[in-house]
Amino acid sequence: MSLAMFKYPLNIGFQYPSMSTPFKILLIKPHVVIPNQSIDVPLGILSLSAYLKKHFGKQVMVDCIDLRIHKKPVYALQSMLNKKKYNLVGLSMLSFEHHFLNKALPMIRQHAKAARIIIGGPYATAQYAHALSHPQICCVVLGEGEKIICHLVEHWIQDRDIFDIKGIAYKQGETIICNQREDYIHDLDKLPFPEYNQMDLSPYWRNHHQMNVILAESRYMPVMSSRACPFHCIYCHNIFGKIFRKKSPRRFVDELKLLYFQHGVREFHIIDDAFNVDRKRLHEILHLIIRSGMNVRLAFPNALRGDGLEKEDIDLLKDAGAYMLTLAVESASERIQRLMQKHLNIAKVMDNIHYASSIGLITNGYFMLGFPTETLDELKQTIDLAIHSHLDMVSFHVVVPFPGTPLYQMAIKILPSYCPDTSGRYLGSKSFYESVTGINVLRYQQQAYLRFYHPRRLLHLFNKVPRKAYFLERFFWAGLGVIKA
Ligand code: B12
Ligand code: SF4
Repeated sequence: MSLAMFKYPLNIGFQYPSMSTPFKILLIKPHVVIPNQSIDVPLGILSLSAYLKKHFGKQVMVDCIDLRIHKKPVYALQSMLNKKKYNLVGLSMLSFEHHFLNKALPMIRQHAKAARIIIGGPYATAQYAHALSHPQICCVVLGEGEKIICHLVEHWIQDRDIFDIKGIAYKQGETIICNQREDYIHDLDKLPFPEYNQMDLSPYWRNHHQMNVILAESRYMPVMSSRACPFHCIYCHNIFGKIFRKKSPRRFVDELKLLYFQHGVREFHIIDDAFNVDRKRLHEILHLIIRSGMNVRLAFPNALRGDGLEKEDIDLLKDAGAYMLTLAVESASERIQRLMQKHLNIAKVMDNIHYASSIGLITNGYFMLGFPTETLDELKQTIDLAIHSHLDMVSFHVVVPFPGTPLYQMAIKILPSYCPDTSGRYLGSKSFYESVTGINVLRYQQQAYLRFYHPRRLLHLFNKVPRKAYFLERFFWAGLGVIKA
């Protein structure tokens, strides 16, 4: 069948810009209502914007809007759409944000009649068929977006069909077509710096909820030095593939310097998936930071691999400005470690936690409760491990098998009617585990928090934390959430 037969809705019915006017693109980070939601600078859309401008120069005009920082998000989006006649509107979505589409898409269509609407990000990648059930969507972009959005724009500027573009999914009548994935960008030094100038950064610094929970400095920024992770945890999404790709240490530290000297950023949250997987590179980065003339604080809210650290690494992290280490332990049970394919050396992690804590670093542990087949004993073992550890802080997450992950496949085999809770709530959400076992894992989660944060530990933590007023405020709201759950 000829591709030309499939023209609508991918390539007709829209106005094309003439070569003399730029192709106008609006990238949106959506807003959904979630109590105590963390709001950090949206690196995804800022990376796309920088890449588009590097690739097309004046041929494109790119605006970014983060609706989470607007008091009246609907109004903010409407006025943005009314200001310019966008040719392309791109939404960046996590799975828990998908509810946003129901109300936003009709509105975007109404106010940007000539625009194509596309979606990218983890939701689009994991649930492209679900995303395509919205008739306003032209196509969905899977995984790393920079090359793909450029191909789309190029095709549209040249008035060509997009069917053969790798890394997209689209609908032909009732049939969903998902093209082969695009190759990843291998040399990350070729990526331009994310377009930090695109946005006013001050609302993020005034906002009181960010991924790291505590802060040493108010002017902080999430940064990424690498993409992809070589591990295979079954609950993880595959946005950036499995081959670890990295910026050179110098390129990464240059990015930090730009943020430090031009934007006044004083704290970096390194959110790589596998920052310490290459120890030689880790050392190079930390030495460069130490020699850079910057006086920065470092934290790792996306966690470090706890058994991949040696004591000298922890010392060097501290020398470079780290004040808090987050380590993802997840489960105390060897069997569950195998099941989730994390294969963590738990004794080594606990030893590192002890050491980091003893040299004054704040240690934070992530744990997961309620894997398929997990017994109550295994669940309690995890809680006890956290409670008897030298950790200063913890998060106990109830397992949510998300579509697009091997864990989800496992979950629907056990419970074919399973439908994930995408409310985005960390506490009190509907649990897969309870549906299967009848065990109220949320109660165990709640009790685990109450047992962990006993007065002596809290006092010890309070003595360690910087910016104590900020800590008290965050802790108050988090504590209230636990009690009310
Ligand atoms: C920072 C972060 C957060 C922050 C902020 C998220 C945000 N700003 O959107 C916070 C703390 C809020 C968060 C929360 C959660 N997160 Co989170 N988080 C991340 C993390 C570590 C970094 C995100 C980031 O900035 N990446 C860097 C940029 C460059 O990548 P990107 O945004 O994905 O964008 C690229 C592509 O996706 C694509 N793209 C993105 N948008 C668009 C738009 C268009 C138009 C196009 C064409 C392409 C495109 O192109 C971009 C450039 O290549 C990722 C892990 C990761 N490696 O990305 C997890 C990740 C996004 N989180 C994840 C999860 C599971 C969660 C939680 C559900 C966890 C939980 N405990 O419940 C919660 C959500 C609930 C809640 N209440 O908030 C999953 C995604 C699951 C999903 N299907 O949505 C990820 C992928 C982790 C993982 N490995 O599984 N998270
Ligand atoms: S270590 Fe983190 S990023 Fe890597 S596979 Fe496991 S969950 Fe995913």
